[in-house]
Amino acid sequence: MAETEVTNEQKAQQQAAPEEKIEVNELPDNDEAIETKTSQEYDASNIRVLEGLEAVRMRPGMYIGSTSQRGLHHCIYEIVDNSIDESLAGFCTDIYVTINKDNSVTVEDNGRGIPVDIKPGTNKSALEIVHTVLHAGGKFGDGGYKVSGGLHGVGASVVNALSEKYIVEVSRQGFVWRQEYMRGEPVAPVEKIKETDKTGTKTTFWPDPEIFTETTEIDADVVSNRLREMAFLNKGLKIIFADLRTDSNEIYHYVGGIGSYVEFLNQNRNVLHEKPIYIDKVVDGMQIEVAMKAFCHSLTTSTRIQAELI
Ligand code: 0RA
Repeated sequence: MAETEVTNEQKAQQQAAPEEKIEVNELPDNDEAIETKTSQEYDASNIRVLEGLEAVRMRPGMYIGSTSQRGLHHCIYEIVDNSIDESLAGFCTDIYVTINKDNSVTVEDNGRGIPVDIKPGTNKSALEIVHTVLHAGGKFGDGGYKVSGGLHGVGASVVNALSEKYIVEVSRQGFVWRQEYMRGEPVAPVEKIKETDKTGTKTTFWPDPEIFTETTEIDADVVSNRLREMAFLNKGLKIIFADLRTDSNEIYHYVGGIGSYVEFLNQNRNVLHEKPIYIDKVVDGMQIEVAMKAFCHSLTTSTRIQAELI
């Protein structure tokens, strides 16, 4: 009796199966894309985007070096580098980097803001393209940056792909524009949320534990040391670092550039002269910055004089 029931059930399943198959064939192959569709066009290009970002999720190490804590920190540097590029272009003076209580990270700058206009032929905001297309970062603002500390904004889409959630807010053209993503995929098109008279870009991302399987815990000391170095290397730029998990706060701002860095490195050394030798010059359109300071290892072995060159 029971056996007959099972057989009937199986028969019913077999009968239903071909119908089910037809339905599946009619859907795009990437079922994640279906959830975000708002229009035919948005949907179709979104699938292409996911192919690119899926490559990042499949081989994260190729893009950020590793998926260990080092890779996690690398994500922060990628986003910060974009703001540093904006400062190198001469439009940003302050960068706030905050580790939030839940180990998400917020990077905010007072630059021009990532462009939000619709790119002709795509029906998408430049902001969305920067975050969803690999290598799209440097293509905007034609001519781009003459100088760069990073990969011209290439990192935003990679970090987005490796984040379970990512929110970007751009203040530009009198408004705050916002877009949210999950694992690289836009949750909705760019939204105009409120008026503002400021400009800048604010990014918050939650590194994906599916990718960062070792840890999603950020080491504040490692990050803060790196940010301090970035401030030394970018004279005049102010980097404000906060760790809300421990309520700690630091401001890195060095008007002396790498000259200040040499002073910092030598703070506990027996220096042979007070002021570092410092050169900051543009030669054939290339900016050169050199700082040197001699010190000796101990007062008795003054023959072991070393110069530090950065
Ligand atoms: C390209 C063009 C313009 C701004 C940016 C990139 C930009 C990118 C990032 C990434 C983080 N912060 C940023 N700030 C600015 C502006 C072009 C214009 O206004 O003419």
